Amino acid sequence: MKRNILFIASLVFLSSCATVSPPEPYGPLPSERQLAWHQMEYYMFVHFTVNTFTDKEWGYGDEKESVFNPSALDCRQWAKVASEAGMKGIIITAKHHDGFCLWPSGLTDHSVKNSLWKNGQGDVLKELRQACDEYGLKMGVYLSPWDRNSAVYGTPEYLAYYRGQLRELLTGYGDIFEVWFDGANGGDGFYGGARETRKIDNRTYYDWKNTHKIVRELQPLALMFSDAGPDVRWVGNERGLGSLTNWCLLKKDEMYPGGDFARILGEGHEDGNYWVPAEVDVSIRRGWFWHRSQDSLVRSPENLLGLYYSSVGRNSNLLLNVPPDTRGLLHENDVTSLMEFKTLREKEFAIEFARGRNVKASITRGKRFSASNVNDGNPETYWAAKDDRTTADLTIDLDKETEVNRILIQEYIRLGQRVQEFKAEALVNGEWQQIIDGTTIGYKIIRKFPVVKTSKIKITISKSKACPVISNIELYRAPGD
Ligand code: FUL
Repeated sequence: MKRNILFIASLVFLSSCATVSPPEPYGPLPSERQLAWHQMEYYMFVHFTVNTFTDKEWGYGDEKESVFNPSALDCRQWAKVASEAGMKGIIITAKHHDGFCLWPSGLTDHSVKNSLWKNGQGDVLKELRQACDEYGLKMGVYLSPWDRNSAVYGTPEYLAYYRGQLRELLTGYGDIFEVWFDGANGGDGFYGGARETRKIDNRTYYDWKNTHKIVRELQPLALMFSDAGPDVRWVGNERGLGSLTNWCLLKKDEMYPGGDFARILGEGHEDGNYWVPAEVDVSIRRGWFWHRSQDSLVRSPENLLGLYYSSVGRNSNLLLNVPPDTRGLLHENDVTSLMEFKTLREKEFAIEFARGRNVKASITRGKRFSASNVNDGNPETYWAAKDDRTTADLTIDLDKETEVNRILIQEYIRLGQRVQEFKAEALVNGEWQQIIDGTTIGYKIIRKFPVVKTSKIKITISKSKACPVISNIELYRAPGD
């Protein structure tokens, strides 16, 4: 008898374990380095080179090295500002299209070593590394494939030069979190004095596969950015606009840098076969480089907050460019705007109303995946529906009538991006009133809606590739309507 009871008890135990197994991952998944990247959300782009001193956006490649002469360069100021602004890293133009290197490359004379700055003894990358370490920031590098200075640009020889420079950057400056390969390719330039137009075939010339191998070999944790990834994709515009429908998935084998893919880059591919999330790169000024004439045209804090919603709020990371001036410092106007934007952001998300409130799900997978995981403040716990269910709703009981106008939702992306269609409603005077609807969620979305006074918020997932898996829901009352 006793044995039977034990047998039955263990059967019950085993079957309850079986019902609470986590959902199988669905579709392409983020790598560990991509997961770490998603969590960075907001970091600084620094465009700085000879252009800063010549008032240009694209240097021709014939600029004298002596032109580069910042009077008070201080990477610690950049890092301090970035860190105080809430940014998690800095990506610098180690080399832009003009070919001038901010580090003393052993492969060219066209670098800081022949400038007047610090009598040719300086190294901007080294100073930035130290500053990033001091302020706990990650560091990334932009190495322009197009080089308007190099005499061998356009020939196979250039590849060895380009890869040699990449090796210098990836071996001499500590951990690099992102390598930025932009998509501007070929055209007119100095080219060692030839002063001509050189065109390359951007599908084949750079042999990207083998260049990517160098990055993987030397810095396995670094992400590679370009129009088509392989790790992070361009969002398809430089206006700061992430797409409302935004799959982290991409058929990257069908793409190449510099191609005409704007819409696809924004939305990704719903049926994509690789995880390649979008990064929104945008400048705080009209240009990427500093121009005195733009000192009065710095984006306002309100404008930056708008960018935050259209990037981080749309399942993308925000790479905000803040260009140093001829002193080698971030300009006061830019710094003021960044700090006020930080304050606005803090006010926007000052009080959260969902945490710890009662949540009910229309379907539960089991205790381990209960609805209360979406508002426990732990990004590693999540609610999941049963395997065969692709629609479900979650209702958060706010306990009392509460004004809200922002909602933040996150999928547990370790198990893939799943949700295809959802809406949120508020209970107002006993009736459900729709506040937002949408398509994808992914790592994170933050959406605005007009203030509602409500006691309950219901999120309905009406279409999903597989059972929905939600890790976080937050509700806010931001200032204003
Ligand atoms: C582009 C470049 O042509 C621009 O100058 C800028 O660096 C932008 C971020 O990438 O490809």
